[in-house]
Amino acid sequence: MARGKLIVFEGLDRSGKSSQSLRLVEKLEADGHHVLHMRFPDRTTPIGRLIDAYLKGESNQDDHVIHLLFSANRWEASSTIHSHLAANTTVVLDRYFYSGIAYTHAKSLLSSTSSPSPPPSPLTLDWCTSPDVGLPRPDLTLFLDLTLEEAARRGGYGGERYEKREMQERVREVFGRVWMGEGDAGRKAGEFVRVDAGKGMEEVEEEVWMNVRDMWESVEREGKGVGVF
Ligand code: Z5A
Ligand code: MG
Repeated sequence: MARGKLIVFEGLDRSGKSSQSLRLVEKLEADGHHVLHMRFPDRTTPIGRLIDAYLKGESNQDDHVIHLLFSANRWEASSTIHSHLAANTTVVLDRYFYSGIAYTHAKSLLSSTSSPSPPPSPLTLDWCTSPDVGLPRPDLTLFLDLTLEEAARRGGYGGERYEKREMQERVREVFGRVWMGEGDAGRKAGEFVRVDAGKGMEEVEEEVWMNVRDMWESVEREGKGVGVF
């Protein structure tokens, strides 16, 4: 029996993940598919509310603790994702574990340049990856790549904790390393496609759609099952 596909949108702030993931959902539905759209962090669960307060600067958390909370927020949804895929519903995610890995590891790069002594437990790429190992693995991850200049033109930086240029710079660098295959995250990444998110909305949508179609055909042709990360 056919199964749903797991499609993930990743990228920096303002790269268009929310816009493009919703456009894809509409397109797939218009094509007759059942689709579930989810976003991470899911700020509506008890764990999500802790994350929301942290991102808004209303509370503080140890870097390891907040990393594990982001991961737990995905594990909360893991069985829902699996059951939808098994029931032939495609799941489209607005951010997933690559954000978890990239943002936490980027933070450690920033703190190691600003403080003379190393942090007590360096948040290495592999440490950041391990809590998410075992989650449903995306059939396709679309990394919406945007220069920092273009992101800044789209406006709105400064509202939340990570919305600062130096942080976004590091995050982009870490995404690039994972995309090039570095660490456990890079080795397990599967189909990780870079999309130039600096183009117009419709052009990006078209590129997304072509990649989704290719992935779809290959999953069906090869009868691939749902993988785990
Ligand atoms: N985080 C983490 O640390 N660890 C984790 O495990 C996870 C996340 C999952 C909250 O993310 C923060 O959590 C985030 C990472 C961290 N921190 N930061 N920074 P979020 O998903 O809740 O919020 P968001 O993703 O930061 O940003 P966003 O503003 O929602 O961006 P977006 O969804 O990528 O973009 P958008 O809303 O679709 O578009 C932004 C604007 O650009 C909007 O005005 C659009 O109309 C415009 N836009 C979009 N595409 C285009 C094109 N192609 N041309 C022109 N204008 C465009
Ligand atoms: Mg968004």
